[in-house]
Amino acid sequence: MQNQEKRQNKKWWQQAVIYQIYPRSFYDSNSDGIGDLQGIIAKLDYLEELGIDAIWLSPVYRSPQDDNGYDISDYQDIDPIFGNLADMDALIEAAGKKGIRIIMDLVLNHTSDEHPWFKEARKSRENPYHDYYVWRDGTEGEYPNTLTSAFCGPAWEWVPECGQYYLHQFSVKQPDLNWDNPKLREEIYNMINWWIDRGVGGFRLDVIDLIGKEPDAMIMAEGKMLHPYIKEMSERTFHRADLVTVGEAWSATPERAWSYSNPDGSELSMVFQFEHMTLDQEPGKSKWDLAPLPFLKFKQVLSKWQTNLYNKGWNSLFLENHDLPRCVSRFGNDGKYRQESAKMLATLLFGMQGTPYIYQGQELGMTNVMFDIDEYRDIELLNLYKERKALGYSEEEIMRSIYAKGRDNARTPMQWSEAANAGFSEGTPWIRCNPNYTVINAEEERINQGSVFNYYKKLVALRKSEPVLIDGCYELLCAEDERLFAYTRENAADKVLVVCNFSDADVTFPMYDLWNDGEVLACNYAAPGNCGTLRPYEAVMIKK
Ligand code: TEU
Ligand code: CA
Repeated sequence: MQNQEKRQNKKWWQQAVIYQIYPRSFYDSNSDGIGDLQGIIAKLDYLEELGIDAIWLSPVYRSPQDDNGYDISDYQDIDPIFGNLADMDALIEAAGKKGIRIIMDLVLNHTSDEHPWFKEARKSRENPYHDYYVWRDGTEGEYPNTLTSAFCGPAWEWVPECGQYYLHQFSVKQPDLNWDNPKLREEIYNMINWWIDRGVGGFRLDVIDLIGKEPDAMIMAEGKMLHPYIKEMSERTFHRADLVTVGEAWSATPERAWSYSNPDGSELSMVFQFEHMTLDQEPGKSKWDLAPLPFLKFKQVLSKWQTNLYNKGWNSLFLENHDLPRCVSRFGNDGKYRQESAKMLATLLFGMQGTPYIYQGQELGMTNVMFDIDEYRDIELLNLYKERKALGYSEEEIMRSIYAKGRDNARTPMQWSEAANAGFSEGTPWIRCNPNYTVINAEEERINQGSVFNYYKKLVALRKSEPVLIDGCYELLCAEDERLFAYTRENAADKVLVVCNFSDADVTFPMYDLWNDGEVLACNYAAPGNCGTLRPYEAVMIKK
């Protein structure tokens, strides 16, 4: 089958690069210190230059902002801090004119406690909205079971008017929805179809693996009704248009992903799995309990997902998002080799099979921050600080965890220029900028040919020009090498080598002489080095 024909059999999102925007930190158009929809419209030229095909928008719906919008009080209105529905329509239209689709972030596991449904539900057990949520009888002070919240503390909250507890797997202001209630599901499907009719290009589904919860069995992820509900939702909504749908599934395994991303389209396009994001922590503990990255396991996990989903599902490819630390700080070297390692990580990601995601600022090589505790804003991090202080952890140990894994690492304002507040706002930003914006910013990187930004631009273009990056079969090389991550992608027409040095030392790549006559598609140094020795954090992509 010809390449062109093969490409035609692919879905648009299998050849796309998707860019995630965290709106409150992207660009502030009205100087209130918070990014907004008009700000995104103002920056569409930048995104068009990068070459991306779709924007995943973190939630902009009406919300009390307890969890920065992942606590929704009206799914069909825009929170005034971001603008209004007319701005949303304007963004969909303006992006569409540039061939960029808008993907909405659907938070369907829970709402805000200020949603009208919950305001009604908590009034009484007899209220028609009561069973939109998950309630358990009990007496105050005796929790139904030992389920805990991801944001610390018990997952149950007492409501005297009902003499019951409600379940909240996240903040107390994020009551879990009861998907076993068909009326609730009907309301959700009507809302999704309302957004499809508004012209969105797809959906990211927040913690979708939790909607089949079985609280009495203490099962939150992968409950027995999960896939039936996803199939029903897909049939009733997503099937209506040529959409991309990506589910956030912390519990996903490749075998489960065969169902989530079944090529028959019965569920979703793909999932965000996080197995590669839970390795640099003490086994069986939380992300805050730091441990060095087990590099061989990192290679083995990413390779497992590549091989197990090949022709049986579809991978998402990411190293950052709004919940994760900056990848150059976590997996690279954000000091002496910041540019080289940021580009190396990009090469690793863009050579793989799946849909690559770029999180805002990742294309600049933005880094983690080290703030005073009162400069942080994230509920998860602040609750962790309180909980561990109460448990007697030292300030130094708690802050080390926050510096490494706090979600605000990814939520400092996008760095547009060396101007005040990184050119993000002429007001006071809702969270402090990373002080390194004077050096790391889009304005400087767009004109510097050797910048991380211009390297990402090249990689995005390669995803369009090299079919083997879309459909090539993956094979890991040098599996036991502690510093090199090397693999090939091969289809009937081409074979590509990707080799990345994850260390600050020169490393020999023994198989290089098989490749040194190939076409260099990408190299993160000014010119490829001599045969077989990769310089610190050097990455090369070669085709033959
Ligand atoms: O995240 C789900 C989630 O489990 C992560 O937030 C996890 O708790 C941790 O932060 C990862 O290190 C989704 C959204 O992406 C997140 O922003 C929301 O806070 C959360 O769901 C609740 O909606
Ligand atoms: Ca604003």
